[in-house]
Amino acid sequence: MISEILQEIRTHLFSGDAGKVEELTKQALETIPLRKVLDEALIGGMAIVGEKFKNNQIYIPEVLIAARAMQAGMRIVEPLLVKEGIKPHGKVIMGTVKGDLHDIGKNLAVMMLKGAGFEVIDLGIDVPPEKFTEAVLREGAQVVGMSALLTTSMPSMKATIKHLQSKGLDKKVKTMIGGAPVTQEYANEIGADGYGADAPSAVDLAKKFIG
Ligand code: B1M
Repeated sequence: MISEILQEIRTHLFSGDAGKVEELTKQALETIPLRKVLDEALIGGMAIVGEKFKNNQIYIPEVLIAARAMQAGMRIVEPLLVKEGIKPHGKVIMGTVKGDLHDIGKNLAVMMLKGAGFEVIDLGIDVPPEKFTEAVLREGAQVVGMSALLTTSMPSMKATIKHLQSKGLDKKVKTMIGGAPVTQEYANEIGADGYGADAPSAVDLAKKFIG
């Protein structure tokens, strides 16, 4: 059983009421430990949103408004996390691959990863292989996530994995791919470590990779 105020935060997160999530997060932090507010109300609430989305009980707009509300709570919690030295679960580099400008699904995956407690470096759209590699070296991330919506941009995923291999980074980072035309078979073919059919699966993979 979670406390009443944390349950209330979840309820407002589900309905996308960012103002209420912010107000109640502040209020909860007066009496409840930071980690508990984060894990049970914000990350826990977003995990339920991810499950419902996976089971087709809710759709993209509901996920987007819930993520926005969660971020309102995160803005209160983040500076306190830094102060208390609480580290994120791990670092994930995300981007839509070169030649591709579609970012709705990628952004959804980014929001869910953040909601699950990962630090995400979002490289945006049309990201060439070298930029992914540079980001891995610069950020020391454990996971690289790539999104593609065009059959013509899928080879950029393969090129990115090859580029990471050419720099010896394939032993240091795990790669995951996703996007409407992408499949598990394609992931196997190009040597990606994982395939995510939807945004919550990106979270499951990152958890599996980082442990
Ligand atoms: Co584009 N487009 N588009 N488009 N567009 C598609 C993808 C297309 C299927 C439409 C069609 O022809 N029926 C088609 C691709 C055909 C193909 O290659 N097989 C297409 C085309 C051809 C094009 C252009 C070439 C059109 C033109 O200019 N002639 C052009 C290409 C531009 C470019 O990228 N270089 C183009 C442009 C655009 C817009 C800019 C107008 C716009 C994009 C806006 C934006 O993203 N900011 C757009 C849109 C919106 C679409 C459709 C309508 C919707 C895509 C979408 O956002 N889906 C799409 C047709 C359709 O799907 N009905 C289409 C919702 C999104 C949530 O799904 O991204 O799959 P998705 O994400 C899912 C999962 O795949 C997964 O999680 C999400 C759900 O949980 N996922 C991951 C995604 N990434 C992940 C990463 C992970 C894990 C999971 O881990 C790393």
